[in-house]
Amino acid sequence: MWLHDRLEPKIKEAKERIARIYKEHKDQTLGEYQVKHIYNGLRDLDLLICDLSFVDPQQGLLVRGYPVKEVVDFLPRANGNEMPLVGGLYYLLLVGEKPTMKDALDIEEEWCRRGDLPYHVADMLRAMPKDTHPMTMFSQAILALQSRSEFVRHYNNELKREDYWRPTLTDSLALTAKAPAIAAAIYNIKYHNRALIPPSQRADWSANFAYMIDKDWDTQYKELSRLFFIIHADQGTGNVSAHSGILVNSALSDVYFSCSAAINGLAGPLHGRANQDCLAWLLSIRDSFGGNPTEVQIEEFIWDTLNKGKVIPGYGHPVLRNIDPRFEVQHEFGKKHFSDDELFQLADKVYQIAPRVLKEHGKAKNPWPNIDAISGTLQFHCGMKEYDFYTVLFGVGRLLGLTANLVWLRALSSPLERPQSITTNMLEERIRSAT
Ligand code: NMX
Ligand code: MLT
Repeated sequence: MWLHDRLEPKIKEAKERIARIYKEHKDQTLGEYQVKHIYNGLRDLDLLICDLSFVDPQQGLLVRGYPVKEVVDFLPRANGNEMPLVGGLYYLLLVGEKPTMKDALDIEEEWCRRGDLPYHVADMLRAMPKDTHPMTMFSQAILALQSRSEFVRHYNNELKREDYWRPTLTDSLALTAKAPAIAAAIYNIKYHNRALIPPSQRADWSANFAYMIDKDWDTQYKELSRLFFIIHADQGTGNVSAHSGILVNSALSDVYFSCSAAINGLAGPLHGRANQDCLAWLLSIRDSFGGNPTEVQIEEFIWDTLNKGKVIPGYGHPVLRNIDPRFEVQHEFGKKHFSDDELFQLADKVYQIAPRVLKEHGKAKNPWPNIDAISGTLQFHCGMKEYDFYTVLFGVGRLLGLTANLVWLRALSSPLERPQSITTNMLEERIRSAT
């Protein structure tokens, strides 16, 4: 397949580079860790290598070295669309080169051929209790596709280790191709109990999601979807969803097992579910003050949330120490297209006030908004009112980056991840003998 050919020389080069680094520097000390790291979730330790993207504390997300805003600017656009083709982003992540229009369209075509959802997945989703959270449905739907893993089929037939990445790439393409159809099936079944709309052979990947949820008419929603999926795709591999996925994959569990695990991590309120929580929180501010709260009322509400011991959803970050550029591009989109929307104006006012309050509160290391502070507001404006669905949309995007990372991890024969755990007694003993 053409993508295999495109990747092969790059993989060879990367392997030689790693072999050189390992041979010449394997005993070099890079840093130290302290007791605090054990107790703070391994924060600030550079322990993973990911060449697809990086989160700089000040600049935010860089994809293959390019700031995410630049990426949104330079990726190819089809048919005069405002926002780029997601196929171009997947190409950039996977191949590491700026895509041409043809590259982006070729990926879109690969997806188009594989985009149908097997009947058993929809049947399974329909059989789930009505109050099942959409993220549970998403994780289960991915698992329900696992029987189709090309990696497993080839692995069972004596696939060589150096070739693991090949069927992993096929699985990555197959799962990402179906991601819009999975999300649309969840949406149509859970909220509308209606028949599924098969994917269009003409729409691009993001527009196809809009098509399958019966929003083919909604040009603005298609543009928002393109932007949304691109900026949610990757964020290094230390974040909870990607890290869950790569950990599971390190046991040679296939793309489906790995991605289902990642989606389970993304479902947590400190991670992807913050977009759902943020929208619910904004609506509760609005409703508490009968529609259009003043700045004083908003500040009161923020303090009230903090004083109850809760977090302000959409604010703070484990790595970032600045405004998330993924927030900024969405904020710009909202300002350009619907600056008069009441909820957008509320989210904007919160953005003017919350960082100051969080600084005064004095706990959060980063008082600035993250990607989730505004994404739900844009969805809500475009008619996607079912806000417990928003994290599924985050997950659809995240599968692009995660599965591209999995291809590379298998290409580089990344080992089983297995840190050692020690007991508290052992830790105390080590502290005693070190002092
Ligand atoms: N509101 C109130 N308190 C906060 C916030 C916030 N938005 N952010 C951090 N803190 C608190 C945090 O709970 C911790 O308190 P304690 O010492 O009592 O445990 C303290 O500030 C220090 O936390 P940090 O080191 O600044 O943040 P950490 O790296 O532990 O966590 C988040 C990062 C993102 C989990 C945290 O900022 C948070 O809970 N934010 C709100 C939820 C959210 O928006 N999550 C989405 C992140 C992006 N994503 O999509 O995944
Ligand atoms: C993400 O996109 O994964 C979030 O910003 C959380 C993180 O980077 O840890």
